[in-house]
Amino acid sequence: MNTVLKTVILGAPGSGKGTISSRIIKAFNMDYISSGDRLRQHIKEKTPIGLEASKYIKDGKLVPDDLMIKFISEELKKVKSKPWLLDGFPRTLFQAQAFWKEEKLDLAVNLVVPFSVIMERVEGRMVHLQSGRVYNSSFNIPKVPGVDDVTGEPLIKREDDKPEVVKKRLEVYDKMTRPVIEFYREKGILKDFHGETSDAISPQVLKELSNYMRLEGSQ
Ligand code: G5P
Ligand code: MG
Repeated sequence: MNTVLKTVILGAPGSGKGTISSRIIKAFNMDYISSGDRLRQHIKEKTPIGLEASKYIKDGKLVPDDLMIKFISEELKKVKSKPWLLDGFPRTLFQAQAFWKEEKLDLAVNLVVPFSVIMERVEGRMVHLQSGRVYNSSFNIPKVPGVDDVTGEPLIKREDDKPEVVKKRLEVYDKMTRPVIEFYREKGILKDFHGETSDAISPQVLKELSNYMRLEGSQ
């Protein structure tokens, strides 16, 4: 029987999914797939998927469902032997319903952060494209400005972090992704985590996950 823990992390753009996910994978031996990070890697490499996805991402729109569902199920084929954490997928009710037919998830972590704190966070964000590590000019500041702490490689600004695009992404989230939260709530696997900072939220998430890890270890 396949008993690996299957988890998704949900939350608005800038709510701290990437930041908290890196703390989760540091604490537990999990595979991590961020749909946004993987798409940005494809864009950088100018693959056919990257060229198609960039048309939507640059304007803060969602990449079409059929492309995303195929993309993520291919990515998941690579990581099935360990517990995994998925960040950024599913993003629409259609994706959630299609995905549920393939994978029955154990836990959906939902980060609830006020929109007012999100806008200023995203303005200061810098990312290391290859690893997905995220930094900020006022939080998780890189040791050397503009450089990844681990590899020494340059950090970049995301193209979709311009204020007008962030606003659009928050609107899309409200309209398209909130139904995903309700979908998982009805399935009985959703856990909400409220807070204004990742430092306040991540200990709650790690505690919750450690309960699931214990359960999994006892099977
Ligand atoms: P992504 O890449 O999935 P979003 O919009 O869901 O993008 P995003 O922007 O990556 O989410 P996050 O991961 O939730 O946000 O947040 P983060 O990066 O950890 O934190 C944001 C900033 O705040 C960072 O600088 C961090 O250092 C800082 N920070 C964190 N915590 C704190 C704190 O406590 N205090 C302070 N001061 N700062 C903090 O998707 C991108 C695009 O890809 C496409 C879409 O076009 C999407 O717009 N896409 C999909 N399209 C369709 N379907 C899908 N399933 C898709 N997946 C991706
Ligand atoms: Mg992210």
